[in-house]
Amino acid sequence: MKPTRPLLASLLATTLGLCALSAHAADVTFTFTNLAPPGGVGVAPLWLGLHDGSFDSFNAGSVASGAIERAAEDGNANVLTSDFGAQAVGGLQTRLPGGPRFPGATSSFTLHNVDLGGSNRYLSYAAMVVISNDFFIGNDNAKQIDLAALAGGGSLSLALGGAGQVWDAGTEVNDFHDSLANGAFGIGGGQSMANQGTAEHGVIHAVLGSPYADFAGAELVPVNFDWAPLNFNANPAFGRLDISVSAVPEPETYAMLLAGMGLMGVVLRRKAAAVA
Ligand SMILES: [Ca+2]
Ligand SMILES: [Ca+2]
Ligand SMILES: [Ca+2]
Repeated sequence: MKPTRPLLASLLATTLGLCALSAHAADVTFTFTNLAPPGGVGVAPLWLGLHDGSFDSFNAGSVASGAIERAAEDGNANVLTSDFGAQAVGGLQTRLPGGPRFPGATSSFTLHNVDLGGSNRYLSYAAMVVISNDFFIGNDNAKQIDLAALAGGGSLSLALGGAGQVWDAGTEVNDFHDSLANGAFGIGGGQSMANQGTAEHGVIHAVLGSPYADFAGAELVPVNFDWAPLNFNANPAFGRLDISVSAVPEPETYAMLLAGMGLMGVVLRRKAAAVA
């Protein structure tokens, strides 16, 4: 029987269609860029988790978990990482490499075999903001950032740390004597070891207004210190997270692709024989 062009087109379409349907593993590259002006805030290595919507790292108005306390006070996401590992079944997580990112700096990492169509569709992030005692950025709503639409590939940019979007963990009193990263800003004193400072016994709340107006230890700040770059509530968002997704065909997809190509080869050979 002589195959027709529509049959060949149909085979090709079926092969490509099967590839598209089964392409639910992806490589996801995260790139954080600190957009603050010179002299603006730094951001600790960003923690990122991809989960099914069940992992909620914090609630505004509630006492912070030990994981958020350590992340917000010391820039240390170790407890957050272990909590996520224990609670987020099928979840994937990473911390962007390197140290704190100051204005103009970037950091990037790729997670492989991510199922954005299923168990990894929701993104959670968290990182300490410095200079501070316990300021951090993160999403309260575990399902706020849904990446399912990127499962087949694509990209998305998120603005992080806009006005009113930095949290005070409510765990450490705001005091330059025990704050982190003072040296990077030319401010004296500061934390010399982890978990140093006075317990606040408060709840997680948004940092509003001039962020450093209520800090104790003002005597450690140089005279005529320029607060404008650090006033993140008066500046545009200080962070951008670029998410780039490329779908990876799975082994069975390759098998189907090869089977489809083999079938097309048979058809083409029969067609050639029929023409001869
Ligand atoms: Ca929450
Ligand atoms: Ca505080
Ligand atoms: Ca401290």
